[in-house]
Amino acid sequence: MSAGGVAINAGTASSTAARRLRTQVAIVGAGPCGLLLAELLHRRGVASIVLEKHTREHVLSRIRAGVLEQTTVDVLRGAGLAGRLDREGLPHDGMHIVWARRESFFIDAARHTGKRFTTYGQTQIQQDLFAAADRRGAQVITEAGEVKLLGFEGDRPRVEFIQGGVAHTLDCDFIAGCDGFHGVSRASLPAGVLREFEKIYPFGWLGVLSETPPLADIVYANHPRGFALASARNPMLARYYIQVPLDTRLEDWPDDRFWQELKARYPREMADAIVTGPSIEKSIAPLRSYVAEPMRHGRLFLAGDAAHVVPPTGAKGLNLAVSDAFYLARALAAWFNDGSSALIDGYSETALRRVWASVRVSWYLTTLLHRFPGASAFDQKAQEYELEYLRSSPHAQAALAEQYAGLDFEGE
Ligand code: FAS
Ligand code: PHB
Repeated sequence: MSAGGVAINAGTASSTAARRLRTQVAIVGAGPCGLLLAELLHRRGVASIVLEKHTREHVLSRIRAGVLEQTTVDVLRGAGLAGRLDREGLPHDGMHIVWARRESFFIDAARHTGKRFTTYGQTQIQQDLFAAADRRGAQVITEAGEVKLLGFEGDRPRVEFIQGGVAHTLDCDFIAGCDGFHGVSRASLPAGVLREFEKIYPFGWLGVLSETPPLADIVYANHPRGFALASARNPMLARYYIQVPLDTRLEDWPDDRFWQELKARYPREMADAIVTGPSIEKSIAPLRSYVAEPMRHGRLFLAGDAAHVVPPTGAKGLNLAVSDAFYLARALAAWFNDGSSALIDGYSETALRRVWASVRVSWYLTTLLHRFPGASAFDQKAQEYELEYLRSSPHAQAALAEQYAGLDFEGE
């Protein structure tokens, strides 16, 4: 994609002379957080340039999240980005939990909260966001290498990068670090600035995408063989996961073995309803909980996975990227349009309240639904009682539903 206004594409630089660019907000990362932030800022009259280290094709090749909170759908709708989502997304009233080969129970989020969540792939959201950027000639510079964040402790921040063999400097008023867990933004903060909180889980998720009809609902399974999850992308695209040891190798999991193991973790009638087929994507994701505080330092803001990562059990990662983009766009627009710094001064604390709520519920569901290597008999009994309590208590189910369906934004 050419950057609107400045034709910068890999290998098409017309000269080797260093280039100087200027915008209001430099956004590092063209994942869902960065691209959505650019769209939300644009709708509030704030200019940005997005710098992405990979090609668009690489970004779109990643298969990740699939469950959107009502608040996420509302943000996308409000920004005019939900046309295809409204056509193709699958709304759900709630999700099922099965355990110990017992009957499943249903957490009815719609009944408890009045909110529904929607299954719609992160890949599709990325496609929709790139299309919106194309429509308005947005400046999204891909294959931006050696990105360096500078001057953000003063009032003249800038981002240096190499693109097409040419050195560029992007002058800006603010930098939004939306470059994910392994990005450069969080790493650019001076030592001693961040307080970091982390928990690594002793297992991963082996995920499969198959062009088969999914189960009608999302079903989480706690089984003595391990956790399993059945989800969807559309009426002919199913997404499944099974808990695997950390040292699992993808080459040891041909499709037949995956389907056999997945079915073994569900009650018979549910297993028989799972339609198998060739995997069109298969990957292993590690599970961790991580939060970096604060999410702002000078004129650098962190948003999305650059600031926090959650185990996917709570389906919160993508939704947190959206809520950070929503809060940050609102805060930066107030600074540029009204000269008010109250919201940017409060961004980190506001965003972190929603982050920690999602981090906690993701940790809770991960602890509740997975089999932990080395768990004591006591740990196992406590887990089973927690499941029994959740199954039998409408209050416990309402509390989980409130978190799973997504908390309201503050100040809305
Ligand atoms: P992203 O990581 O999506 O995007 C960051 C972007 O910044 C990337 O495009 C990257 O190329 C770019 N970048 C990195 N370094 C850069 C640099 N130095 N310069 C310029 N650009 C740079 N969440 C769920 O809810 N459910 C799931 O099932 C689920 N599965 C996941 C599986 C995997 C393997 C991973 C890694 C995550 C998964 N997640 C899931 C979480 C995921 O959806 C994230 O929460 C979401 O992608 C966060 O979006 P961003 O913050 O935009 O970060
Ligand atoms: C998904 O559809 O990819 C999905 C659903 C629920 C989760 C995690 C991932 O908790």
